[in-house]
Amino acid sequence: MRNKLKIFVPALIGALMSVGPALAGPAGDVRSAPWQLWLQEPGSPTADRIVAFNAQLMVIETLIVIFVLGLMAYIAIRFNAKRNPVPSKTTHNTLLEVVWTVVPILILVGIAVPSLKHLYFADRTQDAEMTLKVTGNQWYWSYAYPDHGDFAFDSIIIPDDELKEGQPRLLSVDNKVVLPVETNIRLLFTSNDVIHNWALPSLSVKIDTMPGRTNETWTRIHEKYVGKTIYGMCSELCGVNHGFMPIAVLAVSKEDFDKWVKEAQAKYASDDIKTDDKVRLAAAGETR
Ligand SMILES: [Cu+2]
Repeated sequence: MRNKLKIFVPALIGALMSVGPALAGPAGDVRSAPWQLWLQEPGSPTADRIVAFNAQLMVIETLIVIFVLGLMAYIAIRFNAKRNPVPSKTTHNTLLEVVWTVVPILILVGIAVPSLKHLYFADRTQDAEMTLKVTGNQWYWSYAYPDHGDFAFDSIIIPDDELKEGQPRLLSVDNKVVLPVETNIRLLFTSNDVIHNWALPSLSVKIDTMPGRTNETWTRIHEKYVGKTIYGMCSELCGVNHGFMPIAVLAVSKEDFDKWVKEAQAKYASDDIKTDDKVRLAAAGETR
């Protein structure tokens, strides 16, 4: 038993200490490691804020838990039937009731104010340098680059029996989304059939793609992710193959992105896929 504990305890502490190994997996993939705790390392300004805010909330929550637990322990020990045979008949205490109503309200307001600030920060960017349009389909993603000649392509999962060395199972796709780092990217979302959800944990992007509607958010991938593939999944139950429509974003330098755009324009040149300009402009709050 002792020996088992000797192994188990350090292993547990080790697991708890290794929280947030963001660059898990081979070849610098950005995805969760097996048994990972905590969040993935933040890869965008929005994610920076959310991860930091989450840490602040943990402190507040921990203090509240310790306080309530301490209070309950004190009551259980000090006022049990043995130590306190004649209980008090008090039923009201106005001051106490006001305090235990007002203090939680103040705590919640203190949490809500920064929370709303982060929500608005993540909502949209005023100075987008480019746009990526994401369309959900049963069961794959389509991507369009309206600012780069409006080419578009589909991104489909690689089945298990076609995986090559180093390609993670259930996450690899045939055509990755390529995005430049340190660039304000407007992200527009819609769907061709049912509601899907484009979720990339390390960028803190998680947004529904709705048929007949365009949702918007933005991102700016940190420089350190150059050359890395950031993985995510559809996160809205969308049908039988919901678990088989992963998202893979390859982050590249701006120069490499320009090179890729030229290749992609030729590779994906097609007349039958065109971004609906009106939808895009309306969503971006532009008029022309
Ligand atoms: Cu889906």
